[in-house]
Amino acid sequence: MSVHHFNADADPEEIRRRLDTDGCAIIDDLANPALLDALADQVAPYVDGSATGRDDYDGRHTRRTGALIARCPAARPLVADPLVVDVVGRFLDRASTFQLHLTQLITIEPGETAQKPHRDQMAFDNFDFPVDYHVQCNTMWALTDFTAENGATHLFPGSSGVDDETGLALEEARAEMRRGSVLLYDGKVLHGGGANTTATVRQGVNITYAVGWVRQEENQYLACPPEVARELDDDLLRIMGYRQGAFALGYVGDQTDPLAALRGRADKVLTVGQFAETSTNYREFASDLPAD
Ligand SMILES: O=C(O)CCC(=O)C(=O)O
Ligand SMILES: [Fe+2]
Repeated sequence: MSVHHFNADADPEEIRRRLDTDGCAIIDDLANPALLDALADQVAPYVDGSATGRDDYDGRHTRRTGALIARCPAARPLVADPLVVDVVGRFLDRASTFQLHLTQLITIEPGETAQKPHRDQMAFDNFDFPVDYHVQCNTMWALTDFTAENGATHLFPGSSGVDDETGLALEEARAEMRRGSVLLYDGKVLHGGGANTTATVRQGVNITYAVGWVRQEENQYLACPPEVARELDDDLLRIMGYRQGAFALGYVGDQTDPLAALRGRADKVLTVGQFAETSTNYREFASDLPAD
């Protein structure tokens, strides 16, 4: 079994369907090469300063470099990539909103061994999410080529809906892809970083998204301080969490919308009508309510 590859002009609904069945998919050559060059330059000083992992899971030869929105302006268009955001919104459509979960450059250095296969949703305190409820949708943008030798991510396509993998003959695949391609994978699919047997690093920009009602893995309000956040576009800020998650999560003070608060205004949070437009579930709930 292999990871299905799409072209950069693929239909987002087809990509979403592939995520539903396989739990993973690759979009080839989506990133602008000049943007990646800029990102590589901007992140380089921080990579040397990021410690290697403390255990085999974190990776003793792996460096994880976060706060990419604040540190690397070139990471911002990746976070807000229109095709990715479209697919993520479709994939997480059981929730009324989604938000950025983390930004992390993962540098796998020569000599690293393979990471234990895991499901990323374990980060939510090992909560037993229903098989058909997706709490997160992840991306891994290839900043270097991803090869079987340098540590391309291992994945077990189709493992997302499987509660107990013991006794199942799951077939392993590798996310081999060119620089600029992006792997999408859900929070339930078994996967892990690969061993790097080459003499050069493997670098992937891990940008993940979660439904709007959970805590973010990387705290976006501190990782990107308000003085930097104020310079960013509203659309990017909403993705980062400057909007209400679900019905009443994340307001400021007197029910002020978080984006308004950042901009120094006091607008109230979204009304039922505005909220309903963004939410399948809420629309059903709100149909019993009087119009506002
Ligand atoms: O680096 C990779 O390819 C995957 C890393 C990973 O799955 C993780 O750290 O959760
Ligand atoms: Fe992972």
